[in-house]
Amino acid sequence: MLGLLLGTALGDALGASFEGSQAVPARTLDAAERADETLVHTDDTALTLVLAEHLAARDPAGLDEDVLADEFAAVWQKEPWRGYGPGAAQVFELTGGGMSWQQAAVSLFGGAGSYGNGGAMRVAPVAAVGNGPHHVAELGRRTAAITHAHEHGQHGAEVQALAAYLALERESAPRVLDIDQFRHDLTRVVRCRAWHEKLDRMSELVRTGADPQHAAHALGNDITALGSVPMAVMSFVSNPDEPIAAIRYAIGAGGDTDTIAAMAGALAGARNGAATLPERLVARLEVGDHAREVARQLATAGNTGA
Ligand code: F2R
Ligand code: MG
Ligand code: MG
Ligand code: MG
Repeated sequence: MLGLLLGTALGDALGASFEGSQAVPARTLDAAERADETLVHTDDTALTLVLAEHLAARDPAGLDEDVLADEFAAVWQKEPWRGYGPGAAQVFELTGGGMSWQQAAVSLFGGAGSYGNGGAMRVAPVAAVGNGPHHVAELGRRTAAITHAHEHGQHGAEVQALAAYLALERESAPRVLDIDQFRHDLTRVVRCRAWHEKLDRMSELVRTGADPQHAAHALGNDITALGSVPMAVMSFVSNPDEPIAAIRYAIGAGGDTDTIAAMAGALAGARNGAATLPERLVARLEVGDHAREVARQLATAGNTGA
């Protein structure tokens, strides 16, 4: 679990300064890694840690959406400058003013609800407490629904939650990731044609060894769930055993770099563990001690190993 949390934070904080940019050359990333500055995280990590703490404070797999909605709103209120999506910020503002999260989420975008990637970017900790793929997907969907009423915002969280679960589950399995099996396990649970098509395309791109720009062109690398979660999974399955390579792949094409790298980092960190993350980069994380404390709380609660 510590690997999942620190992988999230590292991807987010390394990717943050490139969010919204065009392709990021390897030498630019090398320089960012060599620097000494503190690695400052954004909304992706802030909300992931809120969710992890929420789960740690309850019985395994206990989830209280009303409480979680207030906890999300509280962390946004404390540090609104951490680059939140406008829709999410509006939900937090409305719930802070007394509106239910159900009403607030459905009020966004003319009543369509958000299909942004904010539900997916924060969802990975549910992988540690769900008992089985369907349960993990359900927990993922419920945590996303607090801010993302649109089906694609929720499917994104289902896919990322499940991918994290499969990555964690495979920690003690044979060290070769079977990409077709991984895609099959994701599509078996998430029943939506648009997502199946994207994940099928992803498998094909992995087979051909596509570079980040080619992959992003085919899969998307924007702030929507459908336009970013497949690219994050692609970054992971193309580099399953080396978290920093998965993170670099995710950032390489530009776009929503903090979020795609946070999700890829969560998956690769979950599979490989915290010890496989570059020590020097982890030491620069602003949120390192807090992430370690939350991982400890989850382990103490009996939900997961460290
Ligand atoms: N907000 C950002 N980045 C912007 C710049 C940040 C900059 N670095 C700074 O510090 O100022 N990043 C964060 O937002 C993304 C997660 O967004 P979330 O939580 O899903 O928010 P939202 O607003 O609900 O959705 C994102 C956008 O998607 C479009 N959209 C969603 N649903 C829509 C719909 N039904 N119709 C039309 N458009 C829809 C909108 O443009 C939303 O604003 C992450 O990248 C996180 O890092
Ligand atoms: Mg962010
Ligand atoms: Mg309330
Ligand atoms: Mg982002």
